[in-house]
Amino acid sequence: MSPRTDPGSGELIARARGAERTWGVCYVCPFNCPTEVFTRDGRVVYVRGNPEATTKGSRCVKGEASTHLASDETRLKYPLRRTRSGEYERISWDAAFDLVATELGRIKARWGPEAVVYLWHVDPNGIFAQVFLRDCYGTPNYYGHTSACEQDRRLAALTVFGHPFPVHDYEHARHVMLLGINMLGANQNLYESRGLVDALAAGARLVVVDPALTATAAKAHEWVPIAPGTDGALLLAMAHTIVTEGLYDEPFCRRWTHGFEEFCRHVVEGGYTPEWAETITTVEAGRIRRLAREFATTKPALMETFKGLGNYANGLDASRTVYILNALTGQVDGPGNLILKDWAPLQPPVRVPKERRAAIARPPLHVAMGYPLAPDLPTQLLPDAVLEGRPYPVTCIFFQCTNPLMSEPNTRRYREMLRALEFSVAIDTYMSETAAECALVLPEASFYERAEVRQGLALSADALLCTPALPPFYESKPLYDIVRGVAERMGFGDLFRWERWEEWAGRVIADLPVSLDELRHRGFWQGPLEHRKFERHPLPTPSGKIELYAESFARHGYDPLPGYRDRKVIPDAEYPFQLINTKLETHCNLTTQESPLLLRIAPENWAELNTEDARALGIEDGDRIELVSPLDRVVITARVRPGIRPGVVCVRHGHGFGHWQGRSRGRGAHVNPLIGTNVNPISGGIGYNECKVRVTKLARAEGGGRAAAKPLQVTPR
Ligand SMILES: Nc1nc2c(c(=O)[nH]1)N[C@H]1C(S)=C(S)[C@@H](COP(=O)(O)OP(=O)(O)OC[C@H]3O[C@@H](n4cnc5c(=O)[nH]c(N)nc54)[C@H](O)[C@@H]3O)O[C@H]1N2
Ligand SMILES: Nc1nc2c(c(=O)[nH]1)N[C@H]1C(S)=C(S)[C@@H](COP(=O)(O)OP(=O)(O)OC[C@H]3O[C@@H](n4cnc5c(=O)[nH]c(N)nc54)[C@H](O)[C@@H]3O)O[C@H]1N2
Ligand code: SF4
Ligand SMILES: [Mo]
Repeated sequence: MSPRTDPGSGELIARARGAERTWGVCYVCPFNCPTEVFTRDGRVVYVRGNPEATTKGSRCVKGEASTHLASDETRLKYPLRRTRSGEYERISWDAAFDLVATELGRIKARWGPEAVVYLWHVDPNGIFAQVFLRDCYGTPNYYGHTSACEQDRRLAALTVFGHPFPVHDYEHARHVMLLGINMLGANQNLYESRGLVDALAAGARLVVVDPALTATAAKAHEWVPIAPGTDGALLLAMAHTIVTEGLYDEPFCRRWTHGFEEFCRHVVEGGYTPEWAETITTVEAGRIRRLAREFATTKPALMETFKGLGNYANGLDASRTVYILNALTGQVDGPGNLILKDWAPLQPPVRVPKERRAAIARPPLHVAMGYPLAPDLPTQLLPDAVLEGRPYPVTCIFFQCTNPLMSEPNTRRYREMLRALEFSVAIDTYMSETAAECALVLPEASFYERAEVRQGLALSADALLCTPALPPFYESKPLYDIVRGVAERMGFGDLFRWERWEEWAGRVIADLPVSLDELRHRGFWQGPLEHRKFERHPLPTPSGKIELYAESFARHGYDPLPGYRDRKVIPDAEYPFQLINTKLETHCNLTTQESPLLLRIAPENWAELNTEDARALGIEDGDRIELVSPLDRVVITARVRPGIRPGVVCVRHGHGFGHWQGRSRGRGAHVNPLIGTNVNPISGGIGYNECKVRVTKLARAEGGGRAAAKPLQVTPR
């Protein structure tokens, strides 16, 4: 792919369309592509990728289809309060701020501030809520939703490198091995996807380990349809080959890693041979040896995972071994490998002086729950705190930009939790299923109507600025104005004071070598790329080196070297299939399931079954089937294909397309009620794929045949 570097074209487009251009960021998925947004007559008329940014102008279909977001008639328009009868009534922002301030005061007096938890997903403006709730109010419980996402991979990266989010120089790799990550289907950093495509075009070899033949596996030279939840064994056996055949980079390992000899002894004495791994993974021992040799002897080679391995309760050690193997071959933070990216020096938008800071009396929930190393809250255990007061009572939750009633497993218990809260606030753009359970629902302005400054995800340090392209529609407000309204009522108005967003944004970028004006006319700042930074500065691990032997694990009584344990839920005679999850190319989690354009392309999700399994069950492509787990049952459409491992049912994650709410009500299937609570004992990450099911074909009267297409409501522009 050739870069699009015609800098004048944005202006030409604006002129030709009679539109105004602003530089923005796409927040449809967490990978936040820099964009140029064109508006005319108070509407977004066109958006394209910022051609100067690392993504080189790339966008995906989900971002392309987001132009309706600001003016959408079906979005949340006003603050809503639930009445005694369970209906929602429109209230003013003043009344909403008063209610939040009163409830926060009441809860603090009765339960202590830590009884308030704030959960968020994509929106980096959450920093305003974090500063207010932690520093002014006194709760340590401000959390993201990483445990519902890539918690194991994140803790693995923190443990081995002291870095939460390595990025990847696919472009320069000559050999790429991907396990449990669908780079070309579940888009991540688009420059990484582009880099992978470019590397393939330049002759790089791609190996994909995945029970399903994903969009990425379909482009690979080799697909390894491994038994679910067994990658840890495959990876240890690859390490065994690399160690016994001396294929590691010894000078690198001795100089820059910690625990090299312990790790080598561990894999040999532990008996993690390819023959041992073959019985677990079903990948032949000879093939494992070859995969190890290819990975260790082709330079540069890169191995990566994302969610797939961590979606099992045994996925942390598997994720850790991925990073250890990259280190053994001596290429970390170099061209064609993982890059331990530098972060831009961004400052908080609000600083609370020491003397006014609230004392934090109790440890944060994840520590009190017994997960001191967890990078984020083990959210599957939040119902224990609300319903049983374990480890201490939680009585109020804020949900911003997240819909855990749909995205967490064990839906029944999550709903029970929501209904037991004394006070709950949803800050969303739509009436999500979670919002519809909350006492107060607040409409946030979309990313077309608000400012944000955030860390970018380029290989070098970078910062992105999202400039509001339009004023907020209806009565929606950006989060910074919502937090300000509450802070004003609780005696902190002087700290959260600004007339224009530029005032707080100026504070955030004070240490960047560019002005706010330069930033808003380019959309991003990017620093120089440096390699092998650990040679100049110690890594933030306990030893200062790349840890093959995890000192932090040893300190907490966990095994410092990665071992292998079976996953928790194994199919049996009654429930013979393993249910696994992957994303839909054309949707992002729940966020896009109000998108009229995307609903037209993909109006429902489905479950994929192997051709032989389907034949034995009398199921044909397009049939309606029932998936039954020990917890619940769900009806979904079957897609029958050879490209999936027998014994596996792979559900394209769709949250049921607004089962209970919204434009897409009743389409597709929400499979999370089938899945139980199975978290990793160290990371607290959620095991979505720890699920066994029975599959049966439905008779026509029970919903057989394809779901009838309903007419689409496209918002007029
Ligand atoms: N189009 C699209 N893009 C997205 C999203 C979306 O919803 N749609 N969501 C965004 C988000 S929030 C995230 S976190 C990322 C997720 O990015 P990915 O982690 O790449 O997404 P998944 O589709 O969950 O990929 C997990 C893969 O693991 C595989 N897998 C399951 N079990 C096993 C196993 O035992 N071993 C191995 N080796 N593989 C296994 C699944 O088949 C699947 O292909 O994508 C982001 N991008
Ligand atoms: N079965 C199964 N479950 C899964 C997964 C899976 O693969 N399979 N994937 C998991 C993963 S990787 C993730 S990341 C989670 C995601 O789960 P969640 O964190 O729940 O995120 P989304 O599903 O994307 O829902 C986002 C919510 O934010 C709202 N929203 C969108 N934009 C804005 C905004 O600008 N401001 C505000 N305030 N709200 C906004 C949307 O309307 C929606 O209600 O789901 C997890 N759940
Ligand atoms: S990958 Fe797609 S949805 Fe995600 S930020 Fe980029 S354009 Fe938006
Ligand atoms: Mo995610």
